[in-house]
This record gives sequence, structure tokens and C-alpha cells, in this order.
Amino acid sequence: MITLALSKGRIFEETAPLLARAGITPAEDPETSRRLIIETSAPNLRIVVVRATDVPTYVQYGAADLGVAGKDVLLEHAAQWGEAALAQPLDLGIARCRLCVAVPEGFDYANAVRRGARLRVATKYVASAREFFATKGVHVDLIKLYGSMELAPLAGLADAIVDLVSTGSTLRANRLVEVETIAPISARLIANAAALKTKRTEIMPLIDELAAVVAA
Ligand code: PRT
Ligand code: MG
Repeated sequence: MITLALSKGRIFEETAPLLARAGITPAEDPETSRRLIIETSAPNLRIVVVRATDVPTYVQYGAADLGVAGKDVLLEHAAQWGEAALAQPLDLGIARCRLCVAVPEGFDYANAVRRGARLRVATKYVASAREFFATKGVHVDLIKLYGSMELAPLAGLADAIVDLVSTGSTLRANRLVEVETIAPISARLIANAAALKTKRTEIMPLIDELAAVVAA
């Protein structure tokens, strides 16, 4: 039996069509079902439904053999546990967006950075933000938030945010502008390193199938 960890929302919605093209259909839709373990049309594959930020944890500890997680989530996980904690066999090319720095319209970011003033930055992505600004040599005070980053500059909590942007409409609606792109983001298929060895004959055909679907 292979266990695949997915989160509800974007990740499930965009992974399901890839599974479908590999001939696999989940028995239930996690958006409407309360069940957290979902069987699939493949007798040896089940899905566990977890929070997006918990996917790497399930896979790292082997509670799931495989998982789908955004590169944003994986960068934060790797900062804590190291790159080797998870095998990343495949870029699925789904749930695409970018990790950015954004500031209120009219805020002179270039000047603030040039002056060497400490910038107050609110974000859920503390590790990625810390590394980005350290590389630039910009001094920052990082303020950890768990959501609605866009509110922080408007409410006077921070000068800038580090957040994901896809269409840009959330930034525009809150009169924020993107001033730096930190990294392009897409979702990755991740694997438990031990399971890749012990369950190789079960797992590799699925990875190969998904790789072919993504390449097509
Ligand atoms: O929402 P919840 O707290 O349950 O969990 P989550 O936010 O971790 O999960 P979810 O499902 O929202 O996101 C899962 C993954 O989707 C993320 O880890 C990213 O890798 C990926 N992804 C792709 C995105 C976006 N695009 C995205 N646009 N995740 C979030 N957003 C948010 C962004 O934070 C911002 O608030 O959408 C807003 C911006 O969207 P635009 O289109 O207005 O620019
Ligand atoms: Mg979300």
C-alpha cells in the first residue's frame, strides 16, 4: 500500500487531473467529504488529507510515502530539517505562483533598502525571507504571521510583506505593489527516502507514470 499526502484546495484540485491522466481516481472529494483517508481506484494507493504545511512532516516521518507540497512549504521545511530530510523526485508544474516582496503603493522601498534602515517584514515564510534579505545585506525585523499577510502593512504592523502572488489581484485590491521576486514556486512530488528503497517496486511505477503525465 502506498500512502499519498495531499492538502485540500489548490493542491488536491490540481493534483487530481494528473492522477486521472495516470488512470487513478479518488473515491471521494475531500472538499465535500469529512473523511481524511480516501481510497482510490488503484487498490494499492490511498490519499491522506492534511494541512498544506503538514505534508512534508507526514512524508518525512514515513506516515505517508509520497506527498504533494508547494516549493514555498518545502523551502521552510528544509530550513528547519535540512535538504536531505525529503526526496523531491518530481516538479509537477502545478499550483504555480511566485514568492515576492510587496510594499504599500508609494512606499519608497529602494530608498529604505539603500539607507540601510531596518525593514519590518511580516511573513509566513520566515526562513525564506531571512535568507533572501541576508543575501542582499538588508537588515530586517521579521514578524511571523500565519495568514492574511496583505493586511500587515495596511494596519501598520510592517513596512513590507513576503508572500505568494499568482494573479496579483490580492495585492492590487489592497494597494500593494510587488518590488522583488524571491523565487518561482510550483508544487513538487516528495517522497520518504526509506520508502523509496523499501517500497521501490510499488512507488517507482507511480512516480514514472506521473513524470510521463507531467512531461506530456
Ligand atoms: O489556506 P490554508 O491556510 O488552509 O493553507 P495554505 O495557504 O498553506 O494552502 P493553500 O491551499 O492556500 O495553498 C497551497 C499551495 O498552493 C501553497 O503552498 C502554494 O505552493 C500554492 N499556491 C499557488 C498558492 C497560490 N498560488 C496563491 N496565490 N498559495 C497561496 N496563494 C495565495 C497568496 O498567499 C495570496 O494571499 O493567494 C493570494 C494571492 O493570489 P493572487 O492570485 O491574488 O495573486
Ligand atoms: Mg491559503
